[in-house]
Amino acid sequence: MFRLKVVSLLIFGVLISHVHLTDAKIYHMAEKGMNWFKASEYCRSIGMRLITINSQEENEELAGFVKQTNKFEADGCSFWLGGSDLGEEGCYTWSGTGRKVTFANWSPGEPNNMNNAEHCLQLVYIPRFNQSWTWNDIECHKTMYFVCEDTGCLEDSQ
Ligand SMILES: [Ca+2]
Ligand SMILES: [Ca+2]
Repeated sequence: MFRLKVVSLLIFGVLISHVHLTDAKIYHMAEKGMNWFKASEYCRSIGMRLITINSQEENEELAGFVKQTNKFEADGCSFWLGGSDLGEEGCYTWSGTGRKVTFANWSPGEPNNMNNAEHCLQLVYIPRFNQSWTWNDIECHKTMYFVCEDTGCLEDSQ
């Protein structure tokens, strides 16, 4: 009986550490491209949210995920990020959490709010322009592929 308890505790310990280790996000690549608003709605409709990025590690993690999907194009591709400055020009927030964008990985010269019309964030991979998973502000009504994320029950809404 005692041995069984020890084994149970060990298994429980392994499970707990496993949960901790996999506290990483769950990603979902949508099959269809949509504008930024529809993309955000779509993610919510499946219980997820349009992607948020709070560190270089998360930026790389997302890039790693995208590369494994059929939406990745080696000569160039881009995807919506969940951030925008729709609420206040120049002040970027994540639509999924309402929090300010604190970490950013801008492409050179971005964000430039071109024609005063660029308010949604885009993740860009264009190797020939040296843009390797960097960010750009772009018009929200463009159609683009996107990734939804789920942060799991242990997450504190980062
Ligand atoms: Ca803007
Ligand atoms: Ca721009």
